[in-house]
Amino acid sequence: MQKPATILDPAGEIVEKALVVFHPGPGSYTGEDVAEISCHGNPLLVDAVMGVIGATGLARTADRGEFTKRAYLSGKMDLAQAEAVGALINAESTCGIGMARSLLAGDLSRRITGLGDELLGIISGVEASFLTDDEAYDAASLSREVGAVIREIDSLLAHGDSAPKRYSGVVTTIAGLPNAGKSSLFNAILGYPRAIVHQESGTTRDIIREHLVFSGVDFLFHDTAGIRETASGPEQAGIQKTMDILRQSHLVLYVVDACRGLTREDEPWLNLGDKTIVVMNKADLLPRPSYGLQGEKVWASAKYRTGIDELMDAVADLFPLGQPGVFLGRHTFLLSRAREHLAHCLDALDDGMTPDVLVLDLRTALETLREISGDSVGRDVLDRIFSDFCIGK
Ligand SMILES: Nc1nc2c(ncn2[C@@H]2O[C@H](COP(=O)(O)OP(=O)(O)O)[C@@H](O)[C@H]2O)c(=O)[nH]1
Ligand SMILES: [Mg+2]
Repeated sequence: MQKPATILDPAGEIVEKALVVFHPGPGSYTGEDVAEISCHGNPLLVDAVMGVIGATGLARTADRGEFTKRAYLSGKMDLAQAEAVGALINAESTCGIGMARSLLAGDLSRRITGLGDELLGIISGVEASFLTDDEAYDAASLSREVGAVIREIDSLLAHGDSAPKRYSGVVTTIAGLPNAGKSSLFNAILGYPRAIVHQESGTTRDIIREHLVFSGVDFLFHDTAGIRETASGPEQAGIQKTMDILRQSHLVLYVVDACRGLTREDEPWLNLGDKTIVVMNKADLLPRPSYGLQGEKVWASAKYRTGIDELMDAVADLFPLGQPGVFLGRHTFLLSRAREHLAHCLDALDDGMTPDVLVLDLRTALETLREISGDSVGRDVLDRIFSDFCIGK
């Protein structure tokens, strides 16, 4: 059992009794010798302990992300894994935590290293042909090999659009004209009466937000005020909030009273989010009710909870769980750039360019890929990445 250490100030007064653990390098997080002090959480005590340490003149406070940056610089992890630490800390969804963990475990790094090795093999083959003269490269097999690397990159980028949303949670907004049944649908999806439902128009004014994990993906559902152009006062303020959240939405469930059908009044509000599903609600009131996906629309009754499972299946289809996918912008950007250089190499091959020209594209593609794991990145890039971290990580 570890005994608490007594921390004294320069005058010999007791400042705090704390648990101090020594992590010797190179086995520690940063690879260097590290001492970890666990004291009571009162910020005044923490300041006092920090004051004693600072007074020695031997220490300073760490910069944002400095521990992880040092771990990266001493080769304990590559840059993509270091970014995963930040992604893990900032994840707000269960799915996001899983994605960050996979990145931290090196799943992406391994695939990138594999791609780099393949490219290096291709480059050496082409270089050998113009260095030794006796070994001409085979254009058909070069094109096949480069094509295979491009396909592998495409598979990594396949979920490039939905992966960042799965990481942060899919912002989903229920919108529509007053009284269409938005709050009823919100409650039916959540499975309990969260929002007030009333036959009077203009009942919902503030946005109500609830988190729901469905089919392994986190959705952030928002119930909103009904939209109409003639509103005034608090109702108008509610509509403004609706407009703001609509524009940030990854998915909009646009609710329509099926008895009225889609009218010209609805048109300006459709397609404001990235994706829209039109929900024809109150289908129970139709002379011949039918439910589920028909064409582009889902028919449902929020009041009697029919057609809701079919609606949620349609929602899940738009954001498949799939592979973890590349979810950080820097990785998507670098993969796309590497792909461009490889596509350019294939064009140059078709145009009968000489091997030295082809090698230029291949090398640039390789260097671009290596930036993901942090080989050959500049100080500015490192500073930008670690400045997103909090102090102490
Ligand atoms: N018959 C029927 N009535 C519904 C349905 N959904 C909502 N309503 C009724 O429509 C009225 C308005 O519902 P509400 O959810 O408050 O609509 P909102 O203004 O769009 O949020 C209420 O009286 C609800 O009971 C439905 O699927 N069928
Ligand atoms: Mg409502």
